[in-house]
Amino acid sequence: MTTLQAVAGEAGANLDTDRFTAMLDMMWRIRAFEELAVRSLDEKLVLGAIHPSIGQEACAAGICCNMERADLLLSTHRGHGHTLAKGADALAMMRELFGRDGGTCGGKGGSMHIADFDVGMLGANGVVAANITIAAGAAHALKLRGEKRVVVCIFGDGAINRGPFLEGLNWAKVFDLPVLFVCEDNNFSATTHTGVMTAGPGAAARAQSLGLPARSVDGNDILAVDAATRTALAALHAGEGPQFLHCKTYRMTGHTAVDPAGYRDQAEVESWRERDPIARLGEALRLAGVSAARLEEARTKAYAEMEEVYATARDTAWPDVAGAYRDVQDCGDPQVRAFS
Ligand SMILES: Cc1ncc(C[n+]2csc(CCOP(=O)(O)OP(=O)(O)O)c2C)c(N)n1
Repeated sequence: MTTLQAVAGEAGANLDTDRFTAMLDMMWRIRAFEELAVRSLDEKLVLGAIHPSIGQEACAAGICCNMERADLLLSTHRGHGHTLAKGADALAMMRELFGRDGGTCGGKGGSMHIADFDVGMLGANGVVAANITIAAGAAHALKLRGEKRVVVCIFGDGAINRGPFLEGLNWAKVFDLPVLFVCEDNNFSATTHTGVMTAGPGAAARAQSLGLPARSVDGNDILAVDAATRTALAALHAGEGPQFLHCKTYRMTGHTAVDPAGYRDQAEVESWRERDPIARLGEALRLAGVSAARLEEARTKAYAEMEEVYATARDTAWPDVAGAYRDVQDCGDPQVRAFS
């Protein structure tokens, strides 16, 4: 048995192959989108930072593909995958990265601040942990309005060491709000192993100490992420209050696309490469009888789509200068003058 077969697990006969082949399609789309986003830096199409989530695609697809379009999502600076899996348009996202007309936020937000209210994506957020209290607020609004929708808030392992983690989880529990908090634990906070700066037994234990039911799963196993997400979302819909999910995964790139990540132990990197979430799902589907041709199609279609998205976004016009102050927080005349 190969390592890949071993980590692909016992999925076999009971696997819903249609459902998970669709998830494989999504994971390849995320990877292709991000590889091209990284490439765009060489062409100077993106002038700021890109934070790739390559290696973490099982979390994005396993969580967000289970959400309804009307459900609300909050993400982080590493949020392309979450946003795509929530149903956002890849071309509008790439245009946003490139600062072009037709970007999800009119080209003003960029990679770290993509929002698309049409698909319930309330926003990525470049401020670590800031989305946690916003998610609690959004869930509180849904509860006050008596709506059936739920909120999912995804953040990194570094975020659990910031104050909003306590504030947001506490508020959500006190008011029994319909929000699933997800710690997408990729081992690192920028260039530091999160473990060396985290006291106690970690994310799930902290959530449990506040009374939130918490589950920990292998975040590179989409079957496990999917099952845990469905359980948590069902609990939200049953009115059982906030839920917590801890997904253990690994960031296969540096913190940003230009970070060579020389601080990482190569043996550790290799051990995670063998657990690549896309290869694992592909292997599980192969063992369950999905054809090699269909598995290959998932990859080739994704890259073809994203190459076209990339070229179209690159050839898209810049936004109209007259709209520079449209849709941004009103800072009033004095400040505008100060910058002119
Ligand atoms: C409040 C705040 N402090 C510091 C930073 C700088 N910073 C950007 S990303 C990052 C690491 C975040 O780690 P984690 O939450 O685990 O997310 P990951 O990058 O691993 O996805 C830091 C410290 C920031 N953006 N916001």
